[in-house]
Amino acid sequence: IMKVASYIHQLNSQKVLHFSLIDPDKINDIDKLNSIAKKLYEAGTSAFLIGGTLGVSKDRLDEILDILGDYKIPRIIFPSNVNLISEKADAILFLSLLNSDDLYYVIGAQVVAAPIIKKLQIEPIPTGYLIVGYGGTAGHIGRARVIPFDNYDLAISYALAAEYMGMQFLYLEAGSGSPEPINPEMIRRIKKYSNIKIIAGGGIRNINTAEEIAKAGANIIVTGNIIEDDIGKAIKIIDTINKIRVD
Ligand code: 1GP
Repeated sequence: IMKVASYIHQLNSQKVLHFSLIDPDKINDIDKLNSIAKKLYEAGTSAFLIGGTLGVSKDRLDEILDILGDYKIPRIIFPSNVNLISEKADAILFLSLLNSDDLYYVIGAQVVAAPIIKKLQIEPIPTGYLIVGYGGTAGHIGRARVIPFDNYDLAISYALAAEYMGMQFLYLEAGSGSPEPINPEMIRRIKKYSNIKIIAGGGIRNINTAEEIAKAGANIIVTGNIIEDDIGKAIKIIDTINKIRVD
């Protein structure tokens, strides 16, 4: 039974969701993580995403997963490679980097990961990963041919392809720390043609931007950096988007 995915879909029928991205490599103070996690949970974040492209070991991942186990929301791995799989997680975004030039990131790592995920009984959530605009470290390592922020036709085509391949979500990734977030118009256009659920992340650090992206039709908004830089603002973002209904 798909427990985490059905939790997400059910909750999402009521509101736009916020997921908190915790990058184990960026956490150097466990007490701070505890206080941040508590605040995010109380503010109404719907899940913890745990992952990062560089500098994350399995030990560190496990340590963070244990700490985040104190809260009643799912801990979902957001993997950059096959080393980030842990039985302590409730689910894993089973990502295919759709616009990578390297087959490894499209299907290779997935073949290596699948039997491990099966054995450890972690719930996989089928997700297309599309890197847009800035791309950041994930775009570089993943050898993505990034989609320009304003190339709506290309984005729509990928979204439809992901939907027709049976993926539940399309993660539109501007890249962690991107100077610009996803263009809300891109989300609006995708939503016009495709029924796939949209996760949007990368460079979302202010309330108005988050609100615009949510109103454009994003189902889930992910913030990473702002959580560590300004928790007060992250809480306001959660508050704002949780008031928006998905249509
Ligand atoms: C990165 O989409 C996420 O994978 C979040 O990006 O750290 O810029 O919020 P930020």
